[in-house]
Amino acid sequence: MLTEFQKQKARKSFEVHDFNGDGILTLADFELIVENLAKLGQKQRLLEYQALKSAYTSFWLELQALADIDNDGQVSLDEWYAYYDHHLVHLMMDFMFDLIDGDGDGEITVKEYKQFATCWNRSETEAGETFLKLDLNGDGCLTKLEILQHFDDFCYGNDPEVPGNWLWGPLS
Ligand SMILES: [Ca+2]
Ligand SMILES: [Ca+2]
Ligand SMILES: [Ca+2]
Ligand SMILES: [Ca+2]
Repeated sequence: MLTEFQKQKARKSFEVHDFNGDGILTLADFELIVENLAKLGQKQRLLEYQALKSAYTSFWLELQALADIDNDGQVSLDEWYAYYDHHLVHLMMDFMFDLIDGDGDGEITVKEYKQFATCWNRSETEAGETFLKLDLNGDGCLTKLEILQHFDDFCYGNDPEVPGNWLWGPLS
């Protein structure tokens, strides 16, 4: 069972993925995110547009296989809560990290983070502030280990003060 605070955070990450804001997760949300990433020139980078698209599509298919309990092609908020477990979290973590790390060197710089965040309708200023919180050792980049810590704190922590609560931007 998720606590109220965990639920609040789970809802936040749901809303981040519900790109068109219709209250459910479908393939359409992931297609919109891909379009946004492509517009910002990410398609010239490590992942070509088609590869990006197929990465998002397979992420969606895995998510759907895990969470779409009634098999209607949509993941509702209740389904999201029900399947908010380690498997889902690590699936997201791996997927997100590789996408944000545009040059594939295993570290996320503030530039990479900002570029990614703005694709998700977040402001550059907020992304900059969030990055500073997430960069635990202050060396100017986020490693997979740091991100994993934040993912765990975000999903399972009950401490309102840990930086990981900022994983998807400010909780509101
Ligand atoms: Ca949606
Ligand atoms: Ca469903
Ligand atoms: Ca990088
Ligand atoms: Ca760091």
